[in-house]
Amino acid sequence: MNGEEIKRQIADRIRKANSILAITHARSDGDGLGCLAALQTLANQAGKTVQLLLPDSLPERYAFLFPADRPACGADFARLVASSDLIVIVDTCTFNQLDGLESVLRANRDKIVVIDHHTTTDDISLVQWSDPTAAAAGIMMTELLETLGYLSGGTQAEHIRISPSVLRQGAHALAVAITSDTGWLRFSNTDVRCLAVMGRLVGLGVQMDKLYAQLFQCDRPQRLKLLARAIDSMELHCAGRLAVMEIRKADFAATGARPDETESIINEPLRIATVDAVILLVEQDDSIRVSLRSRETLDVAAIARQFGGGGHARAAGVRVKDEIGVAKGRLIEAIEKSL
Ligand SMILES: [Mn+2]
Repeated sequence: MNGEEIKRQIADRIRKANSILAITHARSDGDGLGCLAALQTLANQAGKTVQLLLPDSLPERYAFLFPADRPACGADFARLVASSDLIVIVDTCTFNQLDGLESVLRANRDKIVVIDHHTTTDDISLVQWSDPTAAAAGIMMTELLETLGYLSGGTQAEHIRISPSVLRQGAHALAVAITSDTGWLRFSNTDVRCLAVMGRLVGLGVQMDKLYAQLFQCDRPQRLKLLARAIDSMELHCAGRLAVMEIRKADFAATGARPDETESIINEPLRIATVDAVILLVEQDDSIRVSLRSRETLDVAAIARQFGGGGHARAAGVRVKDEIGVAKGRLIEAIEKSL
């Protein structure tokens, strides 16, 4: 079956369902969460009950997507499944990203449909729409909701009327999904299909300035102070190709920033033309959390594995028990050998 046929099959299953349970992967991101929010908002207006579930917890920065009710987290999974006609899994197709849910999912295989754009796929259901050419699951979700008529104000045949404000809210959530996975339409996956979908969402009322502010201009001053200290700590090695930053417990104490506010600080040194790899060391009570990034050449997952960690070629991480200065020296040495 081709993608178009599977998409129609999923649309059909959604049409026939009265109660839907939508799930995205653990350590959820803007793509998965934006898809869940859009599906819930729009299918609700079409008269369906849509419950949402995350394997772990909701990142605070995406709480704005769920102004009424936050998704359930982990607990109560079996009960939610029992009360749903259909389970929609979004932005993953592997059991190991659905922490703790595998056995219940296996027992309810016939109820499941999957919408995903990753290359690794487990056999979760008979109805799996996987399209690695889609830049974001949000693109597939937009196309699915269009097939259902939910993004055109509803379908006459089903007597569905979706109000303009709900349409705008759904489109906004889908735009969060797509701009998250494309790095605000900057990454190489930003293709014609992606921009065409974004164009249609803007046509439905998405305001790019509001979206940008919500995603990237909602920091607390404490985080900016922490960023300043991290940048101040930056050292350059390997003829400017490697940037190393550290954040110590004293930096959190001095700025009042929270541990979760280190997110994306690691990307800042990539503003420098020569920098190809970045190490960020964050001191914690009993260990050092190390994050690694690279622009195009260095496989940082391989570096992380040398220290017992893992990740992707461009983004990886590891926890080490060394004192921060020792950890830094060992990592710089490992990267020097590879660069
Ligand atoms: Mn995604």
